[in-house]
Amino acid sequence: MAILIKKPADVQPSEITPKSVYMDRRRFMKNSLLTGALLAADAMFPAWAKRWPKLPASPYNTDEKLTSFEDVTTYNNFYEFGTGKRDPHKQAKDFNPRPWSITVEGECNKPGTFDLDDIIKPAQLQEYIYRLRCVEGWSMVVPWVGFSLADMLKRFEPTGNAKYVEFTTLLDPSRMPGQKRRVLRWPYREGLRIDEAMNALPIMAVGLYGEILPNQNGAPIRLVVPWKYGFKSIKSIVKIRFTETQPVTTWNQTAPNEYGFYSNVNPHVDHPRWSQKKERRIGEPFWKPKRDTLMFNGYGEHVAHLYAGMDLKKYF
Ligand SMILES: Nc1nc2c(c(=O)[nH]1)N[C@H]1C(S)=C(S)[C@@H](COP(=O)(O)O)O[C@H]1N2
Ligand SMILES: [Mo]
Repeated sequence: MAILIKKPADVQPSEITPKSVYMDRRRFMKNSLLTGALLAADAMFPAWAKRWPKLPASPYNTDEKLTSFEDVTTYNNFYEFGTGKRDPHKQAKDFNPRPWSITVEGECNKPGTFDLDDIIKPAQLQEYIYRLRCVEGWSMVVPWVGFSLADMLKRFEPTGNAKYVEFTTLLDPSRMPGQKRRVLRWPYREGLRIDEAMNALPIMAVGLYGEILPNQNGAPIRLVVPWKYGFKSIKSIVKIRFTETQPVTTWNQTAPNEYGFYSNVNPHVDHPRWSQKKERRIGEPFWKPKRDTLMFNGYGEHVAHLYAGMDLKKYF
């Protein structure tokens, strides 16, 4: 067997890592004190280990008490794996989320189909401790592992006609048994206005509690939009489409008088069948009083300007 050994000077970085990854990493290394951890992230990537390495913290993190790993991973909404809160962690056990590719299309200059490993840039991963507030009245505080949605979308170079972004979940009833029942019109779809999507808060999550994202929480990649009701945070995404017109979204299509396109957390706009003024933090004892729902789930200073001049009772 002939072994060809190149002198280090002959080896171009482009032979080792795709150029974009290399450039990103170099840029980041210049300003980061966390180089060690990030190189570790790169080294393990894309060999899917069970845990992500220790990551830098997002500047937007809440310091509230975390909801337990147990509660975050056993009390879920994921209709592709059953309509009960205790269904997904059981029914999604055998779901294999790899390999995984995401198709990007519509109003952008760089559409294409990308492997998950090309979508995730390890140097951009952070830990985001965000509240998730379900429209049903419960909330959680979750330490997500993820990266900025805006940073990812910019790479596809949306055109001036891209006014909205649409996200679509995998459609495969053989792997997602809940799709054999017509409880929703599959595949699950969600959307954001482009300025909402380009805000600094929304993330693509690929993990939680330092672990690779559990299947029941939307493996391998899901959206987290912390100022909107939980159903906007679509799971197991396979398609991203830039559009000029407002996309059709699953819950709005199912019950338009109950679930608006915007769905910002808002204590002043009740769901037609129940109040949104209070919320129950999962894991707290039953005798503890419910908490007040916060406008925009407490993220108003970062997002209220997006809705200046809009009647949020009309655009709920
Ligand atoms: N594809 C898909 N995404 C989904 C859902 C779903 O049923 N299917 N449920 C939504 C709802 S209603 C909520 S509250 C959150 C729950 O996320 P969690 O299970 O990670 O807490 O996921 C959202 N994303
Ligand atoms: Mo929800």
